[in-house]
Amino acid sequence: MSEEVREALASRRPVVALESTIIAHGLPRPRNLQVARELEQAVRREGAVPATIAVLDGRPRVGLDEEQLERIADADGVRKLGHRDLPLAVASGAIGATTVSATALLAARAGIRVFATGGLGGVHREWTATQDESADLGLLARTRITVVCAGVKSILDVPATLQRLETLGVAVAGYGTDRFPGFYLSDSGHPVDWTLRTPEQVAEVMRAQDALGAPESALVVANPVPEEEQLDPELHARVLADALHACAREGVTGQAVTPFLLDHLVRHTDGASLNANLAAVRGNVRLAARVATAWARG
Ligand code: PSU
Ligand code: MN
Repeated sequence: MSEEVREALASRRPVVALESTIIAHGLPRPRNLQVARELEQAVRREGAVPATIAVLDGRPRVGLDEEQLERIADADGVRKLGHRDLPLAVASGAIGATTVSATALLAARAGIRVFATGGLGGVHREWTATQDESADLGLLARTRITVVCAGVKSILDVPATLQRLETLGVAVAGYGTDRFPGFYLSDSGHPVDWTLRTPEQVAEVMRAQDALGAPESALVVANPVPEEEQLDPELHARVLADALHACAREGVTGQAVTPFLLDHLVRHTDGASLNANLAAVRGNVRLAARVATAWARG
């Protein structure tokens, strides 16, 4: 842990964990480094301490300094690390960016309760054939953390992902909405059963989780991108269909699928998908900082 994060946790000040895969593999360079800094600043502006998480030279790091953040954004050969990759990365001295699953695991170990990201991983389309379901879901079923996200990307099978979260026993609530957000879109077209409206309410749910005890599962707070900043739904539908075709045509599989689709969307929407993506992440980071503040007050 960085000194700053350690001290903040020890004095019960609000801390927000941030993942690094979005920086290393989810955003184009050099914008990614700028965004990484900007997200940390947004957490600070809300009075909380950011803890970006990554693995550097085989050491899991919770809270990066400027130089470490730069390495994650710029270095060649930064691996994408799900939670199962952590011991392999540690033992081999690798540099890697952590996905939601690896970030949630390390954050929880460090004693951080609130985590902001863009979108969760989920169940991919054609999952019956490929068995491609992100390890994010299984990890969230056994980790006590609150993840603020903008739902899951429309590149996934959204209803199947919601069903898996239900089956796995992961609590899901819309923030200020009864619709599950669609990452680039404010509404994925699918409902959520619960709606929370204030950071204090989210913190109340977290306290209730602890009071109720096991199983130690997560709380997903699904925070929609504001409608005025979403991607035009028609453009979205068109480009997404294209991207899925390209992915199948080029035989992209496994860990490479998500970065491939994201990159395709950025290039074929003239950056509009990137703007929606950034608006969603910024909103999540701000909300997470407020939730962490309400949580620390309790
Ligand atoms: N959503 C985004 N950008 C991303 C990802 C998700 O908006 O970069 C990353 C997250 O780190 C997530 C991971 O945990 O993709 C899921 O990857 P996979 O499908 O390989 O589990
Ligand atoms: Mn996958």
